[in-house]
Amino acid sequence: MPSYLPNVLRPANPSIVIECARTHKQVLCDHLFRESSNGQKEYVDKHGVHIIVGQYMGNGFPWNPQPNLTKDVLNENHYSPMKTFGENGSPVYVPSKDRSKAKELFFVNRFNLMASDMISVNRSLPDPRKAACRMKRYNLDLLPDTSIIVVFHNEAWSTLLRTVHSVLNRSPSQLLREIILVDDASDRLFLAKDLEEYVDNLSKSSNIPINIIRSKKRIGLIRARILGAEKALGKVLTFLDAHCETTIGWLEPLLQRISIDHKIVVCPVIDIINDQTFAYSRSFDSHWGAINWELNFRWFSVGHRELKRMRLRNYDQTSTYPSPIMAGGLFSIWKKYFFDMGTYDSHLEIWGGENIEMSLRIWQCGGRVEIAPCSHVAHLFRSSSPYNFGNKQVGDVLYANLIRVAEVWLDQWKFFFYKLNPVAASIRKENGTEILSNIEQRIKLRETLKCKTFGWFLENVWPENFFPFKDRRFVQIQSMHNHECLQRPSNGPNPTGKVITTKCALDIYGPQGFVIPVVNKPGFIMTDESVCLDVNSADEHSPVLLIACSEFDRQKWTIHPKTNFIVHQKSKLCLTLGKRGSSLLLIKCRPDHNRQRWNIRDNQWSP
Ligand code: LR7
Ligand code: MN
Repeated sequence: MPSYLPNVLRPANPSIVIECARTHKQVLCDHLFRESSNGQKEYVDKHGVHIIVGQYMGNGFPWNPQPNLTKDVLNENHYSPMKTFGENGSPVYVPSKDRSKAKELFFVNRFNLMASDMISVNRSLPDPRKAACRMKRYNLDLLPDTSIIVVFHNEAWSTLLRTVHSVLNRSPSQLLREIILVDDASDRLFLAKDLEEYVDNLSKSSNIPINIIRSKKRIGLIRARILGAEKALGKVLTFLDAHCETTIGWLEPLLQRISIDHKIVVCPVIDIINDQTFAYSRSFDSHWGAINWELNFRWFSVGHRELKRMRLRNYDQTSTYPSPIMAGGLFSIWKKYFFDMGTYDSHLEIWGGENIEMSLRIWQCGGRVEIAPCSHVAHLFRSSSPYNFGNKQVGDVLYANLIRVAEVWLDQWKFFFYKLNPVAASIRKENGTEILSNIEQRIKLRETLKCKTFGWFLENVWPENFFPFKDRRFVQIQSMHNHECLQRPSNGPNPTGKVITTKCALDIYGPQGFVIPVVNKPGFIMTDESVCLDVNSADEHSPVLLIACSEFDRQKWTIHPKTNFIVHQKSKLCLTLGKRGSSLLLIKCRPDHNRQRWNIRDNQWSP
């Protein structure tokens, strides 16, 4: 089987190929994939660390109902570090006698609280930086100082304080103006007086001001961050989630970049803390953030354009690179710029979507979102959300937020969003008035800041996108043999593999939607989640699959309107509907072969 991967795309570990670039908040490896009982996707990374990726859709595990946690259990603080446990980012395994207790405690924060409590708040982590990053020297006198802002709601003691200690331990103190902890109405007892006393002492011993701001009412992470920003004294604001661990040298690259360009949001590379063992693992290089058709955040490999740019810079591995969308939780921004740009949409509730809102706003209104590859901060990834969302499900809150984002920033693509997401459309229909209250302010802001369109964003910031556009067709591909339509496999964030054909949906239906560029980059047949029609080999009878879009020639096709053939450009073979089942193959083109004839049906997504 020929391999199409150029060396530049080959990661150090050959078992991890670029197809691994299919990601949701984490890098996924197709061959390591398996579906777990909860419908989430999991993979085992090269360290053997299990990473679950998926969306928080629903608060609980229906097959394993959340135990009724008593107030006593919720209010216990069992932090008692064991010497060497978790040091250097190593995994911690709970002794078998404690497993059932650990299982119960897992539900308190949706991570292995018992393991976390056995690890020192001062634990060490490996230095994940490339040699070029380690060698880089910064003149601290020329860097602005920063306020570190950490918002939290009922965070565990050990994870919250490990965040704080890691900042104190691994940041040059002259750059730390202060640490601000914004308590979003937590009700855990240990987060009241105990935390205050602890933090006061820590502040004295470290000589860094550490302040707690309390919100009496639950305001959600977005308004909590605004609250923290308003109180901040540093020139730069640096936000972190409440369960992060910074690594050595994390802060300097962020502040260095921001000292040169004020109109910028700079993010660290986000490494992984495992939710079961608290093992640290480094995440993959050269990935940036973007979105799928449902406006869910995704990680994708940066693509050829950026790799070319990196080549032009002689592969300077220390320079920052753009990211269409940021993950949201970890970033630095000039304080004045944060306020000039309208902070956040303060009507976004609790959790979700603010990272997309902010990224589009920054890009469309003249700024940049970047990732600093020399800055690494580890974040504890969870597979479900621990929070109480009032009487709502997390999905409802998230969709309401995304609706606001779409209405302000997506222009005509908001119709695409609603078409592709009937749930969002119906939430919009039912609660639109409430959800969109005060939206005028944000639309006005967009005008005041003279922001560009979402089309501009797609064209200029993220041309690798797989959204429909003026120079692209948005189609269903119907077999003229069985009259069914191509449909991508429903693997959630990883819809790679065999393409199936099923009954054609009458209206636009995401899994049957394909985008075919006609002017720029013609030949690719792509769909949501950045996957493209592809073949593993150019030999006859080789199966046609959906694989991460790679921009390689092997993913190019020619559609012949007269013959209705879809011809694979490299092999000159025809896309053919298989005899058994409905899998797709490459077969020599034959006139009047009905299994090779395809009807390309254009879909109308804008009114
Ligand atoms: O009501 C709340 N009030 C809060 O203060 C709910 C949450 N929070 C706090 C919470 O304690 C935490 O410190 O807000 C922070 C973020 O909440 P998480 O940790 O539950 O969010 P997450 O890590 O699952 O989700 C990511 O997306 C969020 C969307 O709103 C935020 O942008 C998070 O900051 C963001 N996290 C990251 O970007 C870390 C890397 C993840 C990736 C990729
Ligand atoms: Mn988080």
